[in-house]
Amino acid sequence: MELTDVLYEKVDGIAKITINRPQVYNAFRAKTIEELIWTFRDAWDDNRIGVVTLTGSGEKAFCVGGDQKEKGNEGGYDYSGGLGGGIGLEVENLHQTIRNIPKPVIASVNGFAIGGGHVLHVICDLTIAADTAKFGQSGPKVGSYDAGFGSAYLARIVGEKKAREIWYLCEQYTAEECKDMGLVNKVVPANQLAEATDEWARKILEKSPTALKMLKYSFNADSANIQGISQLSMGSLAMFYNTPESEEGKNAFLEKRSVDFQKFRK
Ligand code: S0N
Repeated sequence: MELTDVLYEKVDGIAKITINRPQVYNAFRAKTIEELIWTFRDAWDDNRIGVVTLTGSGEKAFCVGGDQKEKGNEGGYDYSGGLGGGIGLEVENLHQTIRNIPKPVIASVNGFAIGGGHVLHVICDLTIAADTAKFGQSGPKVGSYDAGFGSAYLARIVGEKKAREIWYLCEQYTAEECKDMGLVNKVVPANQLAEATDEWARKILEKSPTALKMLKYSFNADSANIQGISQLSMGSLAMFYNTPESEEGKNAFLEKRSVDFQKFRK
């Protein structure tokens, strides 16, 4: 596959995946998601690879979710790609791929991890963050949500109350705050992030691959029911995107104005 949105390299048993759309803070479009799925599957298939790392290009952002500038470009309100009948992005497929690849995945969070970008790091096995990174959900501000892994699995990690706060208030949290919540494993100075990520990857590579695979499957089994919730979530999101309420959220962001959801309370 010709990669335009993602950088991909394999170095000494580590598959390194980088979302490469820094001009939009590494927001993803349909093609980005397709490339991410492809690279994760390539790493899955390659027996020389024992661990995968995921990061974003540049110093500003890890990933800030769906590209609002691409949303609705072809007439509908969705992202105009992916499999038919969905939201136009194969996000659910990507989430499953990250969960099911039988190798640990480390999110190396170099900046903003917001919205669907935040969900990506939540789903990764481990998260190492730069001390400058910022985390949060923004769906209710822009007329969107991830009511699957993005909320139900998040609640398993940080607890119900905190997960509800994160989604209902859409605040941003520092890397240290996320470490205190159990949402980030390690915080390092920004200029040491790449090396700290490689160091953990090398430590993982020393371990039994079969033991790691079975541990990952075991951790996954306990939250496997969220897959069903995720399908319901994405199915309902596809319908929600086709409403003026969702459209108002997207337009307010793009027009850099305050959002007006009041009229939808009638
Ligand atoms: C990241 C934020 C907080 C950075 O703020 P800051 O520093 O003030 O910079 P900005 O000037 O706002 O941004 C810099 C440039 O980057 C562009 N940009 C930023 N985010 C996006 C984006 N998502 N899509 C397209 N472009 C983006 C800005 O436009 C700006 O460029 P210029 O100057 O040329 O206009 C701040 O930017 C922010 O809050 N961004 C929006 C984040 C967001 O709302 N993401 C989508 C959130 N969606 C959800 O949460 C839905 C749930 C979900 O997880 C999901 C599930 C399934 C499928 C899709 C999604 C999904 O993510 O949509």
